[in-house]
Amino acid sequence: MKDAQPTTIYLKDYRVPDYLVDSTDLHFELQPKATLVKSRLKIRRNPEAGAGLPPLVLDGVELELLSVAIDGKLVPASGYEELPQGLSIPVDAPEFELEIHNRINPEGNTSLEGLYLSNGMYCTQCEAEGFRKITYYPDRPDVMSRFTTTIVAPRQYPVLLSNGNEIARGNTEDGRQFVTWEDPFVKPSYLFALVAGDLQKVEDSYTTASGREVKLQIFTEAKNIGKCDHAMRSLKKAMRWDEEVYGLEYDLDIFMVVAVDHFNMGAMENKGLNIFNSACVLASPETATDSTFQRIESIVGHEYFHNWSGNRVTCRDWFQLSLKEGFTVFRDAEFSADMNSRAVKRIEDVSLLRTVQFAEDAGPMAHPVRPDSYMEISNFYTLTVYEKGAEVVRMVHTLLGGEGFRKGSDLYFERHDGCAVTCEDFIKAMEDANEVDLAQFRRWYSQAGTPVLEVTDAYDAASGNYALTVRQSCPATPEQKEKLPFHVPLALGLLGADGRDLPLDAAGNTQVVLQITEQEQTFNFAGLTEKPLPSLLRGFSAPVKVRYDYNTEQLLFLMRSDTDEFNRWDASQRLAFMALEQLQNDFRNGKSLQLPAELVAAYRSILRSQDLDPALVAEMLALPSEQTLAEQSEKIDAEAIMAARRFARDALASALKEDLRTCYRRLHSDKPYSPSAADIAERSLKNACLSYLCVTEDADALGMAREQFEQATNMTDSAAALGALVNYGEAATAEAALQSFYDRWQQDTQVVELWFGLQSSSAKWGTLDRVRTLMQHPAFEQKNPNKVRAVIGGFANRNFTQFHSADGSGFEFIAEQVIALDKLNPQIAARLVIPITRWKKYRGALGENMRDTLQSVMDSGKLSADLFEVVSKSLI
Ligand code: B3K
Ligand code: ZN
Repeated sequence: MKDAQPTTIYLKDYRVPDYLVDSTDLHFELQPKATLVKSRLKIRRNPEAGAGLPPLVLDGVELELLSVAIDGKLVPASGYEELPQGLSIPVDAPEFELEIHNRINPEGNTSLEGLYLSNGMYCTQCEAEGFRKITYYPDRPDVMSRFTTTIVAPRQYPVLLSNGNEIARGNTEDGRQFVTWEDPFVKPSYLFALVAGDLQKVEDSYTTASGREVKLQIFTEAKNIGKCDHAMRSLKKAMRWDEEVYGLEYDLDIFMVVAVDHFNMGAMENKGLNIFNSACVLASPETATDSTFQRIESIVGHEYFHNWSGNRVTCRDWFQLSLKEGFTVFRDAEFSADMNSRAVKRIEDVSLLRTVQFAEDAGPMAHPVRPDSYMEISNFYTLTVYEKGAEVVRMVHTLLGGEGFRKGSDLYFERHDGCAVTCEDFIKAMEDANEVDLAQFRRWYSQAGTPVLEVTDAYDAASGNYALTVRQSCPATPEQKEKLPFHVPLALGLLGADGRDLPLDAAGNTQVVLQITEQEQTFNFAGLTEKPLPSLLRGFSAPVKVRYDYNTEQLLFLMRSDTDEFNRWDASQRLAFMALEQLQNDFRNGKSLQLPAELVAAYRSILRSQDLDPALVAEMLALPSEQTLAEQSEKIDAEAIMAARRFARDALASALKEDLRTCYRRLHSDKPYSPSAADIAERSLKNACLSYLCVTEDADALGMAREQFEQATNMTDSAAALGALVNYGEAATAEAALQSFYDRWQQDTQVVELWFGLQSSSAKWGTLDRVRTLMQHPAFEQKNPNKVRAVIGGFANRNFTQFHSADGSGFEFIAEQVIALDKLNPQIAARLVIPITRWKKYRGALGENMRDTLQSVMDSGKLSADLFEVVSKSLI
């Protein structure tokens, strides 16, 4: 296990490093069980760290130490101390060269951190603290060094890659080959990468705005070579976009991307050598859905954008993770919004934030965007750091405007290029470039929890004054009981009775951004001839919950008339939420369930509207997910949520049958596949209609699904039809469809993952027995995170019904899997346990059951630091 006694690390204890590493020269001799690593480091006392020469302490985990030499002289074992997690070496000169030889076992590395093997290919993952599993090193982001890397490998690994530019290659006397890479930019160890394998590549080039030619290469196994085009196109778009929007160019002569099958997350931004989970880079129309195409575009963009926001300017310590992640998510979201439908991208991001991040903010692991402490940093790659962090950057953008934000980002990159800095430095650059004071705004970095804005209003017909009062509060979180007021930019419009935006100032602006800074504030709008209806938090201008007592009529009005497309969607969600809440109450009270006629009428008119983006229509037609309803409940009543949502879904489907059919037929086409925003939008609405049509198990509708399944020429249509058959079709039909799908695609890893996920997340199909059967399937692999996420994660996170089975069997299953996985891959285990950590939010026996199951994980024996942190904090 990685950490014997997990200890807590605090931001307040940060100290600059004692020693700096000017250059890092690495030499690898690759062998599956015994790779030899030789490291030569030019080390220098850090002048900022004070006087004296303390021992040099290096991080090192699961390494076999072979030798230590200083300035060419071998140090005897008595001349250094091996620590449980590293090495301590006495120092007698302020500058010296340290040479360490050690051995590692890539084949035995199932944690997928450090150097490991994936399908016979060597690859690395060093962020956050994986480099210490490769060699002894000051493995912290504020130690930045110039790296040179030589890889020696047998000929069966013809492709040998590392960061930077290739400077030498050749053969060794014993018939192996070597390649040497040199990275001219200083970087922390977490950005180091190495890849070796029998890989094919697609190649392209890009000419930067200043006229430099950059070679672009995507590497993958030969069988996937036809699935790289979309990623390549996305990369070139991202490179252009960063030049146009941020004035940032790529800086090396070559940019490489490698696809690997075993990967703990989506991708990694190693300098010049991005490593991607195959699922986040490989796509073809026949094998990938529209959402995969869009995900690839956004992740390729995200990793590329890190070249500046993360690599050229990096984090001082891991508490500052959101400095690079929040900013880069904001950058990739804007990139995707520019490439596709802005409103739909915003809706998708906000849905995720509201469902998963809000739940995190309300749960036992709640932490600020810049956490104050952690046991295991891997547990803090969270929606709070990423998505809420991006919202914080977006608010800065809203407060400063596009031009002001650009001035701030220019100053930030210029001031800190080549440095490891803090969130404070980011905000300071924004302030300095714009001469503004963001003192109170900084609380977004230090206070956890989701703020709530209670909005009330009053209109005085006699004076024409409209007063809007906003009260803010923020619930207590585990380590912060009291919160100070946040600085919230509240974008707002006022609608007149005719549905038009009213002018809000002399200049005729119809939208203002109110600066909420106090606990309670009133804003007055003069000269109004009628009581307006407020459209609040347009575009979701802050990551908060807004409470305003809208009635059904007002929400219907906003759905029809709001000029802010995001708020039109939001009104549809509020309306659905109100209805679903009523249904839950009625269910609990044994009353018969009924869907309000207005809701049905509203959905009908959305479905009939021809002027809205079809993707937006699809989003507006979708009822809030069970997970969203759970997050919004004071106490989760899983049974009532399932009953209410199912009833509403079925009732809508029956009432709208003819409209759904018409819409489906209108959009069904056999034009060739393109992942363009317009075509994706049409497919999303068409398939939303198909799914609704099938929920009532109507034979005609299922016939349409079968036809679509048989005739589809792209995976979006094929998977949607298969989903409809599996979820609503007869068992025999579903079984046959699943089998024929598998027979056709069994050689394609990404499609098989989709096939697994479709079953494990199905309320009807994904019973616990079936999930266990899937785990016995030859294509399932416990050591492959994608398979684990598809089968076990699909069950725990996307199969609300089966996971919440009243007998607690779903929870027990997760506990059992988590305990087993912890021995192989602690990061994955610590993620998978999360669904059973929210027991406090559940009503009655289900919550107690969940708690007991969580306790059983704690009592199961020695846990990794990763799992220990999540479980112990959740049991408090
Ligand atoms: N920076 C990596 C995430 C690394 C996660 C380490 N546990 C990918 C990204 O956010 O771009
Ligand atoms: Zn990132």
